[in-house]
Amino acid sequence: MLLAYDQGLEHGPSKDFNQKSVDPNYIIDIAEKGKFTGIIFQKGVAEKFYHSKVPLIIKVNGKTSLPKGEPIATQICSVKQAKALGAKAVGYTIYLGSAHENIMLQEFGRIQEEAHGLGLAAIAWIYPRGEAVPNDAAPEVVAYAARAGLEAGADAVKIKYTGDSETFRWAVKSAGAAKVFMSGGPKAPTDDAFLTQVKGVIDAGATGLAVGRNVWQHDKPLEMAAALREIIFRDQSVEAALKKFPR
Ligand code: FBP
Repeated sequence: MLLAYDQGLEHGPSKDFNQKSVDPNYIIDIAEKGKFTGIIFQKGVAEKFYHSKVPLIIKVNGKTSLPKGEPIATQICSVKQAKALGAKAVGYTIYLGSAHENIMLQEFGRIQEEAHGLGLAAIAWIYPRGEAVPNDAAPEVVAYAARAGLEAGADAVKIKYTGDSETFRWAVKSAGAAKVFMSGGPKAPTDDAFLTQVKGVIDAGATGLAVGRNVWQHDKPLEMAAALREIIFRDQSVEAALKKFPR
């Protein structure tokens, strides 16, 4: 149950943050009180704010949303620096299908070897994207993403939900020994809708999720965290998880 907070770089503060969530301390507080098992930062936020027992994952590549065209994100933090900051794992986004995927696959390959050499896990955010990818949530595309992560050496892959448990099960199977995390996505219209996705992912055999906006954009982030714990760690139903929200 990982709390993602690299959207300041990826999307910009005006798109995703409000007066509270713009402050990394607010997110660290949610991670601690919400019993998250990991928190994901870029190195700048980690250097200046991380002071926590929640295990740290450093995204070692990233990009802004300003450039147009085929997506590419290259390395902006060394694996050595991630380790020095206390990271237990590094994260790297590969835009599979982009005209630049070769650069990212090559860079991830090197980073994965360095990470393993230093005793860190390597997590690949695998987001099929670009002109060659008309539908990034199509089951065969998501399964391809999962498999590409395994083949590239990822210990875990972070992929988009296909929309149903049956097709996601194939993606999980395709990932083999790589653990599968669902990527949260923009805030869902209702708690029920989001928790139903999470339940579908867990039922399909995935390990968990790496979520940002659906937690820290929520007006009750700790209740959402409690609901997620019900499904991820206690295998409870969506109905049971929804009881974590006071009426
Ligand atoms: P969310 O749960 O907020 O979607 O966060 C997951 C994440 O992978 C972040 O780590 C990353 O910043 C963001 O989504 C990227 O979103 P996208 O590339 O889809 O705009």
